[in-house]
Amino acid sequence: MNIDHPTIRKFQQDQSEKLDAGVVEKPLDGAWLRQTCLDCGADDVGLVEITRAELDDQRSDILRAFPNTKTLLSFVCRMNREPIRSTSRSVANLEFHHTGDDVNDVARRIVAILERRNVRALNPAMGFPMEMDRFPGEKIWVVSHKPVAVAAGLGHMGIHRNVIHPQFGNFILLGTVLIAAEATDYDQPIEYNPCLECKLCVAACPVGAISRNGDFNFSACYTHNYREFMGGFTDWVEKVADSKSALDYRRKVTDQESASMWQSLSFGPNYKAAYCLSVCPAGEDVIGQYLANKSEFLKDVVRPLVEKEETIYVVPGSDAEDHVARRFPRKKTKRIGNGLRVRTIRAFLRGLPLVFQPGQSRGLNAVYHFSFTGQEEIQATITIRDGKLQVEESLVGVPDLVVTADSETWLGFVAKERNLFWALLRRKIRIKGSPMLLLAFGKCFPS
Ligand code: B12
Ligand code: SF4
Repeated sequence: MNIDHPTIRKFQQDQSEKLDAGVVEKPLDGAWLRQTCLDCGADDVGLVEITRAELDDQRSDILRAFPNTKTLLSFVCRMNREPIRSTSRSVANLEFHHTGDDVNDVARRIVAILERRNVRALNPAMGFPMEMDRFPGEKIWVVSHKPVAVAAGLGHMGIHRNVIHPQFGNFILLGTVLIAAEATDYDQPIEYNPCLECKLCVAACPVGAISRNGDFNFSACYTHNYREFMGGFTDWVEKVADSKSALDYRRKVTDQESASMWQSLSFGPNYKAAYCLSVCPAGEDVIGQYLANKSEFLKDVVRPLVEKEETIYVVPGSDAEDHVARRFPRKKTKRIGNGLRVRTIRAFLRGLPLVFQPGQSRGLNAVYHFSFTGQEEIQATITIRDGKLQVEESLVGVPDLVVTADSETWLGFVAKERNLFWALLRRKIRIKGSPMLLLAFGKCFPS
């Protein structure tokens, strides 16, 4: 390297001028940082230090993405309410996409401003794009914005697990900027949860993903809402691949569905619902209409979504399928696969809580011991009791069923690529206990 290069000379000269002027590295002024974020277009902002306890479960992921992170700048951009509440999906999706773009633009502008001040910063996406090479077995997003926003004092998660801002309600999308510098001061969570516990989100969700106690059925939401994203998309591709002719394809996929998939590919993927957000009356700016007349609010906001005639995508034998039949006579279900195929036993175990269907486990109280052999040698205890699932990575307690399985064969069976009876016959999978318990186990995790 030529150390007499003009760029190097200029840099060294700037450095010595700074030293002569007594410029020292200081923490960033918190007030300036917050105001800069608002000036860039955010509607509210807060700061969190990387050492904060609320970040314990994602600190290593954040540092993997940007090892110098010292401060997280969390911000929200407001969404317009009426478009999100619309029964026209095109209107609601336009609002999601525009606000999502706003979040990404704000974050990018902040990074540019910091970079011009020689402060390193990184802007993870609001939503997509994500790290698809990790899909579906590992976390595909860089930062979980929700816990950061909560730690930054921008609201709390409601029963529907979205962050509710005390003023704007849940009509917000979240962004985070990772900054390689400390700030002069940080924010703390707000003292109350803006969620009113009215349970309107529970009533409005077409797939029954939100329980009254705040449990969330990930698979139900993901299968319907994300029909035209990731796994839903791969399922559609497989339908194309499996079709013997155009006529055969048309028997499986309607013209409306094909056109909708084209639309998602052309204009950004379309969510099938976000009714939990639409109906939520929490937040100072939002609550007025609800308090003025609750039954009018139900008629005006909730009922049009609940009564909308539409197709709901469900996994066969899932709780969502039962829920639609029971609660929404005007909606019809379509059975699909959601493309959540795991390729390692670790991912299989980690993913079980996401696909567990409490309703399908009714009446089942059993302890399963799994010993995986071959490529991945892992032991696990899976307990299903009173509609709850527990997964432990060792053998504990007295089992009702013992399963010893070659790991590759098991993953093939779970992905529907290998036949269970063939595997039992070849002793690639062995069980000790009633085969009925294995069937009951499978019923709890339909795919
Ligand atoms: C994964 C994800 C989803 C998943 C899981 C939802 C969830 N409750 O976490 C699905 C696909 C179901 C989903 C749906 C929706 N999402 Co979303 N989603 C995310 C994402 C990428 C990460 C969420 C997260 O931090 N989870 C961690 C913890 C805090 O969440 P949790 O509820 O405790 O636990 C869940 C996750 O850990 C998840 N999970 C765990 N492991 C894995 C592994 C894989 C492979 C996957 C896919 C998921 C997953 O399952 C758990 C149970 O639900 C964020 C964007 C981001 N980068 O942060 C947006 C985000 C949470 N989504 C958002 C929105 C708006 C939605 C939808 C309304 C989409 C829509 N337009 O229809 C629905 C609402 C569903 C609901 N009621 O929660 C907003 C929420 C804004 C707000 N006010 O809080 C976010 C923050 C995007 C943003 N930048 O604003 N989403
Ligand atoms: S709809 Fe009601 S219960 Fe659900 S999150 Fe909003 S305020 Fe809470």
